[in-house]
Amino acid sequence: DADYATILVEVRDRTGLIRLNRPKALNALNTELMTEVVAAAKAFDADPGIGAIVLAGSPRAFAAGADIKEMAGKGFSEMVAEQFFGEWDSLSRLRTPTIAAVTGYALGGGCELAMLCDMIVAGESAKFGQPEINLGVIPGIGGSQRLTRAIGKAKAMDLILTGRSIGAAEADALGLVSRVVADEEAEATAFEMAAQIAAKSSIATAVAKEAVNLVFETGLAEGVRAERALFYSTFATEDQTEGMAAFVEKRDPHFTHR
Ligand code: CO8
Repeated sequence: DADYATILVEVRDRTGLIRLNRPKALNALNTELMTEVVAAAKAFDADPGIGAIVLAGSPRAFAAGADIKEMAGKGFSEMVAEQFFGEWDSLSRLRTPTIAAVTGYALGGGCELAMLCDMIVAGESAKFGQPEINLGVIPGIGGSQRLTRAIGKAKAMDLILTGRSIGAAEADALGLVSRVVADEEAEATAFEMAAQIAAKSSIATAVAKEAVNLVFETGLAEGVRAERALFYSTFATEDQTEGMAAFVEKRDPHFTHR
């Protein structure tokens, strides 16, 4: 895409693709790339023609972390003044479902970026880890929180304190990823999942992910109450009427995302 320097953006049917495109730096995440990914993701999120977003890297690396060369010379005041990398978190507020297709390295900020997505599809070469400890720092894009919620304290402490990385099979066993496939299939699988999701009512998919994400912010009773309210709210949509009518009439639903 001519508008962006560090990413490539593409639309396939109702799926938006954002590809991290600094392959020589193993897609290290710098401020420019963050700004572009966030802008592209927000644009897809605002586009009623887009029902799902795939975030991908290159065969060798989804992303090998925050750009160490950009960070190396910074001091505390500068980090605070810039709110360095704070914008990444806006990806957690997208309503459109997001899928990370990961082959190769997803380290540090790369692992955190994958975890900011709703789902991760891993190719067999995927390597996940939070090696920040080796640099004298810690995860800073939600890794200590999202990794712990994803795989539990015992395993998160192991990865974050030792800095070791894990392969796709271990990530699968730990529940960090939704599916593991051959490397060559990773993007295709993410696109298939995205196409399935994008064919649903986009109101229902947004509400569904909101409901799942409530788990990380509420207690059980409150979450169940909120889920019921969200469920009731879907009965205000034309897509609910259409979806249920289609079932009763034994035909495919035609969702209009209203
Ligand atoms: N930053 C900058 N450049 C990088 C990075 C990175 N994270 N990773 C790789 N590169 C560059 C290398 O410098 C090299 O560039 P050049 O050719 O100009 O020397 C090029 O990519 C290729 O890398 P390597 O030659 O090192 O390739 P190898 O196959 O030998 O090794 C590794 C691959 C193991 C992935 C290795 O590159 C590596 O260890 N990278 C760093 C991994 C890392 O430590 N990531 C964590 C970074 S810290 C972080 O993510 C913090 C996030 C929180 C910030 C939040 C702020 C609020």
